Amino acid sequence: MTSKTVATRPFDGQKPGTSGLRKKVGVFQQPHYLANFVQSIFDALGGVVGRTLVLGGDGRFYNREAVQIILKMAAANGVARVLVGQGGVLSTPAASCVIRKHRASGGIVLSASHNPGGPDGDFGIKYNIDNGGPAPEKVTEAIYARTREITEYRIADVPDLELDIIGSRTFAGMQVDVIDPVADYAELMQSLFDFGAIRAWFAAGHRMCFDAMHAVSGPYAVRLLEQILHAPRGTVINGTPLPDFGGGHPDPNPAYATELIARMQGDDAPDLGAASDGDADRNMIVGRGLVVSPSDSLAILAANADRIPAYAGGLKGVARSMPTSCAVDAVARQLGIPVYETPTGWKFFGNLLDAGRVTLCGEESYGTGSDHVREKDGVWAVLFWLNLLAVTGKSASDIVTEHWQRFGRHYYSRHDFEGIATERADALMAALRARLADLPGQTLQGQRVVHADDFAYTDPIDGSVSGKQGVRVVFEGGSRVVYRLSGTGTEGATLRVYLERYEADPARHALPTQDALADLIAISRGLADIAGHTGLTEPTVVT
Ligand code: VG1
Ligand code: CO
Repeated sequence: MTSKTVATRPFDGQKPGTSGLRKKVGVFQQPHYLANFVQSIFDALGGVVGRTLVLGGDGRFYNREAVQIILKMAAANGVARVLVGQGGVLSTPAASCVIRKHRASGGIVLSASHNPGGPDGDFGIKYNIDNGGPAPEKVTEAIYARTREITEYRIADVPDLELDIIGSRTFAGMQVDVIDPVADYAELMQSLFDFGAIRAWFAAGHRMCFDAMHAVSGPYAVRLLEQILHAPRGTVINGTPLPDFGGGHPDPNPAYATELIARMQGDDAPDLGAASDGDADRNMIVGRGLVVSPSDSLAILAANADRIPAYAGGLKGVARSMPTSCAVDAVARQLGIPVYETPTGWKFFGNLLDAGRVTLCGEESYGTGSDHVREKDGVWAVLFWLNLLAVTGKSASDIVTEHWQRFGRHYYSRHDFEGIATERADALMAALRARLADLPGQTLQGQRVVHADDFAYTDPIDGSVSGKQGVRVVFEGGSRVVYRLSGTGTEGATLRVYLERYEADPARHALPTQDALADLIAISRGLADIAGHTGLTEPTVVT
């Protein structure tokens, strides 16, 4: 094998965020930029000689080039075997599934998830460990530390590998298995859900619409829904992955999945609507004329898990990220199981899942998952809902309203203020933090603050501590306002403001969400002086 050692110098800012390193495509296209980061991963692992790795991405612009670079570097660094998705494609949950099933020592996932793609869009890379989940902070910190001192990387000096033909081959002395990106994942899904019941549901004339948003969930949804479950052709829309996602924003929320939302209005709307993001780990669930809040979806899955084959034995516990609403807490109380509150980002669920403390987990950002893999999983969540509709015979709307009657409703919304200058966003957070000690006991627009802090998390399994995970202000009655800065953006800062209010009375469960939260919204703006710090009087995205 011919391989070479290339001299390089560190790049600034190769610090992984909430979910890996995300930058503009142009940043990744700079000579050595990607290679530096990949070598830093390998070095931080103490070398990768003899290891098996999984490799794939969401197919966005630069995915193919990046896969070739990483394969050549893996070979030069002594990796024994790489399993790579055909065409360099693997959804994030499928990558997790493949790592686990084939007992790989880890994997590299190429995605900037819900961020737009294309030559002017975003690209991203992250490392997943042998449990199939995102590397924990101690690993990402070691990778970052390595990026700051790197002086050289190793890369095989060979032509590109043929990525489009499935099969095993030798590449620069390393075994590469080009695999069907869907097969292992589809097999896992069939082991979890009642496919017979879902098939019968479709056969009885029920309909769904799955919007793949021109992203990587397309092939997974087509195989599972249309080919295996025999849903009518056309059930999956925008199902062909495109390197620029068709110019869209592959984020499954009402603001961006507009085609799906339009189809779910009116009498001839399908029974269920769903959408997924760039790398297929997110999901939005839509009933007829009703968008299910992701926090509610998590709670509903938990409350009904015993109807699903994989979870019929009961849940060990549940976990949610701190800003996610407390709807699932209400379910856990009734089930008598523990609920864990973690910082934002899937990496914090891994230890809990590995230790068997939790079975289901989720985030308010359209992320839900279980112990079947170690990533959130969009198509899995859709199948869970389909299974539920099939065995209960109910509509999604009925399931949601009945859930609220039983547990009360946690009105919930997230207001994002995007494109803020970083210094201004930092100043806003610093000013908020400075007020925390004085807030308890104060009354803001008629609501008394009972607790205010900057969320810190101690992992119950390994004792690691993560501080500064978001400012939360809790009011009498459990209403909450949470503030944090996004860790996935590539331009300026995004302030996320999370709003939650509990309503026990079923007579008040049908209010428009923004109306139900109006008081809290006003408090959130004033308390942080959002307009003063950012110049923005209204959020840029509301979910
Ligand atoms: C966002 C979400 C977070 C999610 C993360 C990765 O992070 O808020 O809940 O885990 O994206 O999701 P942030 O730091 O921007 O708030 V994905 O689908 O982009 O991997
Ligand atoms: Co994603």
